[in-house]
Amino acid sequence: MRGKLILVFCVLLVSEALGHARLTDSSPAEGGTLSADPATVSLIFSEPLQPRFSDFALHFLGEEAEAAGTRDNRLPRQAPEVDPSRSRVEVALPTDASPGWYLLDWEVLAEDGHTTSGKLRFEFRP
Ligand SMILES: [Cu+2]
Repeated sequence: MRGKLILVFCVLLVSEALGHARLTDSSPAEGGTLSADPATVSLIFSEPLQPRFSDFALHFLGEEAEAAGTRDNRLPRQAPEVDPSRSRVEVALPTDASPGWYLLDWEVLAEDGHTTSGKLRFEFRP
């Protein structure tokens, strides 16, 4: 009985994990440095997204790497580029972006209707 319950629980976990859009890779990685100019952040998700219902908010933290993303330090919204597979997203920094720490606050809707979210901190040193 107990074995059966554990099996059911595992199957549920696996089916949940398959449907959600998890961040599988990013460039730069968490805590990494972006040096290219023009600068673009790439995010790769495990599942295709619904771009119209996904949000990517970029915050400028200056030299405070651990600062929170707030309404005050949020940069003007720019439409991200989503590739045809809809699992790779490119978010460009503004052309006049200042050097310092940035926080990319993302929330995406996968095709299965589930929302996932996360934050990516990185340095911009052109
Ligand atoms: Cu899901």
